Amino acid sequence: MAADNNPWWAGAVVYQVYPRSYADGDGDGVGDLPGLIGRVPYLAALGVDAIWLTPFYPSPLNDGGYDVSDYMDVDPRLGTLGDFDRLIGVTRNHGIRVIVDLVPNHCSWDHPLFKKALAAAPGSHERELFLFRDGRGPDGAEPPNNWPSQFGGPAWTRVPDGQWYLHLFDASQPDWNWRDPRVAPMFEEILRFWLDRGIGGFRVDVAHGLFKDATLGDAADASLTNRPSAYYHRPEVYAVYRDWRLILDSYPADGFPGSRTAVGEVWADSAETIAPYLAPGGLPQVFNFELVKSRWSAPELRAAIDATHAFADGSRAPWVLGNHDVVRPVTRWGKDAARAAALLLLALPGSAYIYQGEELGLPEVEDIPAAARRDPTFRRTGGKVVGRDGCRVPMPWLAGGASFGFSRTDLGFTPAPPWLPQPPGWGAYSVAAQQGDPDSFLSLYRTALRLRRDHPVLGAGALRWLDGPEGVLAFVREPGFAFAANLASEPRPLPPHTEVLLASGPLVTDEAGALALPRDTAVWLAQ
Ligand code: TEU
Repeated sequence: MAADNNPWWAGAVVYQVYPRSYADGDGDGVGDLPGLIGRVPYLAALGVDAIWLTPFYPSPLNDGGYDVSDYMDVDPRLGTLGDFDRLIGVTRNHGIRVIVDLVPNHCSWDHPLFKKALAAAPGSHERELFLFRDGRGPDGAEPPNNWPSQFGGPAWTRVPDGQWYLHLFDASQPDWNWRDPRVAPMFEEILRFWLDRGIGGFRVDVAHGLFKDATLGDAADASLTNRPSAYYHRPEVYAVYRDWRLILDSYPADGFPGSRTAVGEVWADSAETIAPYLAPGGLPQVFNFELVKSRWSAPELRAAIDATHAFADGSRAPWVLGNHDVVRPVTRWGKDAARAAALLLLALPGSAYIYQGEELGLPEVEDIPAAARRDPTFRRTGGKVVGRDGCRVPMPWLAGGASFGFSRTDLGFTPAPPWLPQPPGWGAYSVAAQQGDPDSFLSLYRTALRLRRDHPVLGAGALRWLDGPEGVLAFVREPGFAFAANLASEPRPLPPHTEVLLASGPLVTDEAGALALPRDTAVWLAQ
């Protein structure tokens, strides 16, 4: 499909795997790479073009692996580099690419360079790799500035000799000092390490971080913000991505340049804040979180979709309904709405990301006992922010049995319980329970992905809004395709069509006997 000027990622459907919660191949209750390899045929049958793996690197797991202690290895609990290479081989055989997570804003306090910095004296070369400062107030007992941690509390932690170090996230995640000349080359080496192993690209964690205001002075606003600030969206960061782009484009796999992507996780307040990341020669892609932020309302969703047209189409800013950081769409919007949203996601022009379990309609697990919670936000806010564990509960593969098939059971011993508890009834959402049922979430995703591949317009045509009745979100993609969703409470007529290709739920007939869209239902139409 990919033409010279249209790399594979421009229209790709990418499936996000949270490896610890996907499939456990050795019975220790933690998902791993061998487990994932065993599920590649499932992903191929689902019909995705690529997978994005959240961190699988050695880590003390204070933030689900986003606290990396070695950027160029696999956590022994998840497998080996040999397993990673095997994953690349097996996915390639199915035409699936692998995108890996890169965490350049911070590492783990277990990283050898941070351990060295802690052992070294204030002002040392070793400490310069991070952001160590003296505190304020009498005896320096106050943090050096007013910056908040994203996970609650101050962004600074004091070490025994009295200095403080900066961490925009958990205390176990010290921020790198990107103004030190040793940091950029280190990350370029990491980039090449994984590119050389045949990956399709990177997802860049907190891509709006990295550089902080050089004076480390107080922020104008001490509350959490995604606006340009003393610590986010500093203009120095764009040069880093220009350098990375040159490296990505120097890997001309598949016979054309631009085949390796980097998709930035950029949380921002506006299109203007995001646009510079996508300037020529910058990041190939940044996530489009507008659908995550939007309520289930036709005018709001239309505005959310239009918001990105100001700076990028969906190929540069892939669409997302959910990920490992946000409440599951089924719980945010309701089950029927989440099914309709899936058809919206996959009908929009450009690339789309699906978070594992979305295809099963998994809800947020809201009643995880406090003692079982793992997200550092829960601890750092004293439980006020419940955190993100509820969307990270291990996948149900089978309708019953130990951990609903998450862990292999043919190992001759009883597998350990999953690292996060699965609720009773989880098996009803399992792949096994859904795959034979034409009305299941899984069947809806499979059919939509197949149609998306087969229907030429879904790969090309631009979006043109249809002004439908109140509560209807509808657009055409010329020639021959239309999408419509009804978010109003009363049934609404379908736009002109020759055939209903797919519906997210049963349609009804109006008084005149014509097909109509009930509430929270979407259709794909041939025109
Ligand atoms: O998330 C970055 C980030 O800013 C999130 O905290 C986000 O604001 C929040 O989750 C929205 O609900 C990335 C990763 O996706 C996340 O899992 C990590 O915890 C974080 O970076 C630190 O590495």
